[in-house]
Amino acid sequence: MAAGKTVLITGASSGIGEACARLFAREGWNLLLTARRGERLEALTHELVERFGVEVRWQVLDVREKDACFHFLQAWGNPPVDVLINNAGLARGLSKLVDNDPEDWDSMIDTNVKGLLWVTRTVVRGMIERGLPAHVVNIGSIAGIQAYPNGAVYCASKAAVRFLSDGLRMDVVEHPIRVTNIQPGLVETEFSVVRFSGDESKAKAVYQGIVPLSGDDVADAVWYAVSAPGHVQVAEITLLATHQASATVVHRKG
Ligand code: NDP
Ligand code: 8X3
Repeated sequence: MAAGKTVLITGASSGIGEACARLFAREGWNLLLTARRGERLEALTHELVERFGVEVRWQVLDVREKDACFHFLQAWGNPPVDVLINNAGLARGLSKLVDNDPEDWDSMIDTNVKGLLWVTRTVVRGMIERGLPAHVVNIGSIAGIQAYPNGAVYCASKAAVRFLSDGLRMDVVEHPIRVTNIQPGLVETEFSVVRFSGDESKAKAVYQGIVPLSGDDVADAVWYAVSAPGHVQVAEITLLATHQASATVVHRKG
C-alpha cells in the first residue's frame, strides 16, 4: 500500500461500512474493502480513488467462509492494517424464537459472530506481529445491550460482539492495540430491507415517525474513537436517535 494509514472494512458495500469508507477516504487513508457484492465495491473504489486520490483495494469476502477469512490478506500481499472495522452483519427475520427459521439463525451467528471472529484472528495476529499502534472497531448494537421481542438471536449475536470486544481488549492489553465496540440504535440503511427479505414497505415502517441515525452518524462515532489521542481507548460508544431511548422505547410522530 502507499504510505499512510490503512483501514480494512468488512461489509463496505452499503450502509455503515460504506459510510466509514467514505469518511476514511476523505481523511486520506488507504482503504481495504470487502463484502460479497463485488460490483458495489468496484464502483465505490472508482469513486473514492477519483475524488480523494487515495489507494483503495477491494476483494469479495463472505465472512461466513472460514478459510477465506484466514487467507484473504494474502491476496493483497499481507498489507499492514492500522484499523480493522468489523462491520459486516445482518438480521434475518423478526418473529418469536420458536417460529424463527433456523437457517436465519445460522446466517446471523455465522456472519455476526463467527465471521467477526475469523477476520479478527487473521488481522490482529498481523497487528501484534508489527507491534505498532492499531485499532479494532466492532460494530455491535443497542441490541447487544438490551434484547427485544422477536429478535432473540440477532440480539444474542450482538451481545456476543460486546463480550468478544471486551475479551479481546483484555487479551491485547499488553500491545498498543485499542478495541472499541460501537453500539448504534436505529440506523436507516439496507439493514431492515435485508431483515425483511426485500420487503421495502416493512423496512420503511421501522423508521417511520422518527429521524433515525444515518450511516454517516455511525461513521462519525467510529472516527471519534479512531482519532482519539493514542493513550485514549474509547471502549464503547452507544448512540441513539434523539427519539429512541432504549432498544424498545421509541417515540414516533404522527
Ligand atoms: P446494510 O445491510 O446496509 O450493510 C450490511 C453490510 O454487511 C453490507 O455491506 C453487506 O455486504 C455486509 N454483509 C452481510 N453479510 C455478509 C457476509 N456474509 N460477508 C460479508 N459481508 C456481509 O446494514 P448496516 O450498514 O446497517 O449494517 C452494518 C452493521 O451495523 C451490521 O453489523 C449491523 O448489525 C450493525 N447495526 C446496524 C444497525 C441498524 O439499525 N441499521 C444498528 C446497529 C448495528 P454484502 O451484502 O455485499 O455482502
Ligand atoms: C440494529 C438495531 O434495534 O434494529 O442493530 O436491532 S435494531
